[in-house]
Amino acid sequence: MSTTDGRLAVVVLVSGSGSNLQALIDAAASPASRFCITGVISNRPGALGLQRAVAAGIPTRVVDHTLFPDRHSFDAALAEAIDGFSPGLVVLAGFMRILTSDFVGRYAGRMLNIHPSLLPEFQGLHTHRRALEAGVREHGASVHFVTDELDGGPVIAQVRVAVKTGDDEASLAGRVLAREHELLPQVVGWFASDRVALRDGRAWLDGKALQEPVECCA
Ligand code: NHR
Ligand code: GAR
Repeated sequence: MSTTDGRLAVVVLVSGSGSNLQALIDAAASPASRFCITGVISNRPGALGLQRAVAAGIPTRVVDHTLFPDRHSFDAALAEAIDGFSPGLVVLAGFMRILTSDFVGRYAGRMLNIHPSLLPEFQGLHTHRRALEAGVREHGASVHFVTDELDGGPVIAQVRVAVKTGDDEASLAGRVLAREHELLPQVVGWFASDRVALRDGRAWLDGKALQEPVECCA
């Protein structure tokens, strides 16, 4: 749960580039940080995120989903790897596998996901493409508690990004991603400082149930 110096132990799950993981690594390096990343786990052996962890001296594990016959056996192995790092918080940072109900229940109230849309809009995959197709003027990213409902758990905070004329998927994704790097460390820091919690199916910040997501970051 906590490391010897009293910081919250965080395990980060990645599938790809791991730039959000990097933002957490950088934030955790600050002397003022209330959290510490004790392990990084990927379902993809080649994920660049694993190299970022190694470069930062963080232990890594690979739980390759292609080696398991079904989601339950994969999730059981994933849980074993996570619990080996004794975290107080699990963060999905570009993690691409849908998790079973048993798995989600095990980490209820202590698992966060960063999703690249202004939830509840554009749940699921290919959010930037779908936002452009829908012609929205504003897009963004959300950090939410992970529940059984895919991308449907209570949202804690969001960043908003204006869609520009001429934006394509890559340009929009890039501007959203840059803001994700502010959003995710902010919310993980709140969690580590006991400022945010999941209670009665809602997200709470500083003792108040959120009526709407907090807009990040001042
Ligand atoms: N699991 C649960 N139970 N609840 C959530 O809210 C979850 C989750 C697992 C992952 C991240 C989510 C996102 O932010 C996330 C939230 C993967 C898929 C998906 O369809 C959908 C949503 C998210 C992540 N995955 C495919 C699958 O079959 C595989 C896609 C691929 O490998 O590229 O698991 O968007
Ligand atoms: C991020 O934009 C994250 O929000 C998104 O993937 C990217 C990962 O980038 N997550 C999902 O789409 C989850 N399905 P990163 O690996 O560089 O942090």
